Amino acid sequence: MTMTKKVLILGGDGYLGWPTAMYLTKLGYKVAAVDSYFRRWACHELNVEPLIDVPNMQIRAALHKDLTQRTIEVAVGDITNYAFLQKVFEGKAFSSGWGPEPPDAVIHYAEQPSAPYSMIDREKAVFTLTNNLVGTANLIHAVREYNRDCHIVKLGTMGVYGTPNIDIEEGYLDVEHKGRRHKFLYPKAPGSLYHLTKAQDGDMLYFYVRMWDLRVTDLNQGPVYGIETDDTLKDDRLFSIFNYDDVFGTVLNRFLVQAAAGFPLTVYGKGGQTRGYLDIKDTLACVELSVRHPADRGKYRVFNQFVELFSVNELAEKVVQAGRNLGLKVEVKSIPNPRREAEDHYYNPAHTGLLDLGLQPHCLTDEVATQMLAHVMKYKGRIQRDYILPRVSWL
Ligand code: USQ
Repeated sequence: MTMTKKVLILGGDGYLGWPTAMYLTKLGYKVAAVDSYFRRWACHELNVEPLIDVPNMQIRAALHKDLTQRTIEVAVGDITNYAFLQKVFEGKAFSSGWGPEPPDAVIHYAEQPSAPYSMIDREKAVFTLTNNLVGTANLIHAVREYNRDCHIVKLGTMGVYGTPNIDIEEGYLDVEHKGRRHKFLYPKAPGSLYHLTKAQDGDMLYFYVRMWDLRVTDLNQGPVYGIETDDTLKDDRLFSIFNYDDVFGTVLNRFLVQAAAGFPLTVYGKGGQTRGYLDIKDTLACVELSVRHPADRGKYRVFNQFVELFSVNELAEKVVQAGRNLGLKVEVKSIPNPRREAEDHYYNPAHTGLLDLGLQPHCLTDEVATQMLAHVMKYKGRIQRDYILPRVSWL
């Protein structure tokens, strides 16, 4: 790592984007965060406000600077607007301290990240397609226009693979057919329109890597949990945007809030749905490892980014135990599954790439689950019980 490396974070206001910005400045990177505030206005529109109020990026960047003396450059705008993205790459969207040189790496979180949101109606489906695919296409073109050497680190999802009845490999599959062999991208079978756009943006990146010799890392991440990272400095205003509603909340974060509110944990269907989970702290480490070790030119590199496999029932059991540790009686209730997904299936994905780069995983121990629940309990008075039950059906 060179201490002056410039990293642009698209989606810098989000659950992962903001903590990534703080983390990378601490490691000596020069960081700029860009966001359209999609998540904020979607939460207002759907009336599903996050658990903790966090101020806008400019206020958070100023506060972070006061506490750490480190700068996060900030710009508010939409990367589906290419003229705006050009300003970002030319440095004109930021203060003069950022300079006119294009970034060395871009971390692309600027996609609509919710499966339920993408399944609400036609309008939200088209928004998800446009936002996720046009945004990615613009980014690719900006890299071609300003710095073909720039490393694109795109947040993908384990959900692109679906739940096939064979082992999931890390991005590619060797196929032998009629006596000949070829390496293909691993077959994709996404389970929501959102997940489909992540399969499509991956295909688009793979295409342009072959056309223009770009450097790309696709991080196929599982569901993330956690509130706090080492950089939140115990100031609530620096926390991530933490949702627990049926649209933007991920399952373990939802269960923690449900436990704190005395609401029975909402296991969808049989609860055998198994996914690869990770602590938000590991997301930051994985992204930094990817930036520190860029993909080669002309390489579409794929990592499966998760730490441990759990079924929904196993997660619920962990939260019940965490509740017990804090003297709470947590109930679990299976409710009809609003999604179309396998509830009892084989799941064995490979995930060695990031470990080989040096990832030191955080595991979901009893202590970690209990600490997270204790943290959420502090905001118990803010929990809106009517955000909890699922309202979006896949049918
Ligand atoms: N689930 C429940 N109860 C709930 C919420 C969810 O049983 O109250 C189940 C879901 O049906 C699913 C599993 O838990 O089987 C995971 O659901 P989730 O909402 O935590 O995750 P998902 O919708 O798949 O999406 C999240 C992120 C997305 C990311 C993805 C990784 O929102 O951005 O790409 O996790 S993955 O799941 O590997 O595709």
